Amino acid sequence: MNIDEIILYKVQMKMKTPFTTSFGTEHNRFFLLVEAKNKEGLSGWGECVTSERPLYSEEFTQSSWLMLEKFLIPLVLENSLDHPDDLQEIFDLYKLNNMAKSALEGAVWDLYAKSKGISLAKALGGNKSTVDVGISLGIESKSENLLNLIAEKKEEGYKRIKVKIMPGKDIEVLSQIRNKFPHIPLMVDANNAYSLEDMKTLKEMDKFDLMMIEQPLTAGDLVDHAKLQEELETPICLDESIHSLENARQAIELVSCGIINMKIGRVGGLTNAKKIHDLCENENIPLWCGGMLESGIGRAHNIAITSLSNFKLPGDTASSARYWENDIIEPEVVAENGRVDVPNGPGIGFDVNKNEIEKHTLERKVFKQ
Ligand code: OSB
Ligand code: MG
Repeated sequence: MNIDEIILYKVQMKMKTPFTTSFGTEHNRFFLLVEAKNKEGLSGWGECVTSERPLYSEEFTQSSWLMLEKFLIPLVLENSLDHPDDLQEIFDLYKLNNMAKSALEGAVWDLYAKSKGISLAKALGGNKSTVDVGISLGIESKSENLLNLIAEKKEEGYKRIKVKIMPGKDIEVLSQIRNKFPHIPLMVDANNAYSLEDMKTLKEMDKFDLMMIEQPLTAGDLVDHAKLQEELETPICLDESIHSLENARQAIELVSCGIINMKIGRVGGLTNAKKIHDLCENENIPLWCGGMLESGIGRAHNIAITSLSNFKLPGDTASSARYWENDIIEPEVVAENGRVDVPNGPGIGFDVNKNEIEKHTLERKVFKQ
């Protein structure tokens, strides 16, 4: 494949409503877009899902900008590629920085699919025409607000509700939710907020008939998650703990979880996501695709990977309107009855609205072959 030019965009988009997790509140998305162009004038797009501060992982938007500018983009322009899968080997020179790698790799995957005239979903081996989606709801200071939001999202047809929890915002909130909504498909996400010392609270969660408990303990701690899983009936789902195929294999071997949340950025891109997908399919570990408050470009990549067969549970890829007044893709992502269509058009299958991107762009840098 030929890659003639790469453009990096630093973008800020205001969220309609703030989103609170156990590690903090986001009011704005401050992130990067990558555009990879070929000689024929086709453009592939990728999104770097970092946020302003390194709260979710060690990466943050400015660190990814540097990583891409100084190391990753020059590497791609220096090397010739036959296929986007070749990138991982080239990227291996530099440690971690998975979200930065994934943003660039995503742009190259989109360009590759467009140059072949096929959808990104098809290029990845996906075979679904629609994918199931749920919605992720942040921590609310008043549980009445959360109960109202759940009622609204249930009405909109989302196939499962995920609520963020943290110590002190858990058992009581869950009791209120289950009193009002005894049967909704419900799960929780703790974003590392507990330790094995909270065993009593965590065990108490078994009584709420949760689909899963996402990332209760520290990010890297597969051993303690295995100890916890032994005590719980509810499956543990790992998010922050899984950065690589090796992490996934070890988590499965240790029985640290029963489910994995796949985030393309967290695992370093689509090629790694596919490998983890295939491993999990063989090992009977169902997947779903997590969200990182993405713009439409990131959402489009999530939809494409979710079209693979082992994405058996509803993902976080809700409608664009969940966070954005105006998304940067056309048409916007729309979830109807908890389903999103997988586009058939070439590449990500959505048009990128450059005028809209322009409005939010703080800085832009062009890299030529
Ligand atoms: O842990 O899944 C998470 C958002 C930012 C950082 C981490 C997480 C999340 C979400 C949001 O849960 C999901 C979404 O994009 O709607
Ligand atoms: Mg999570």
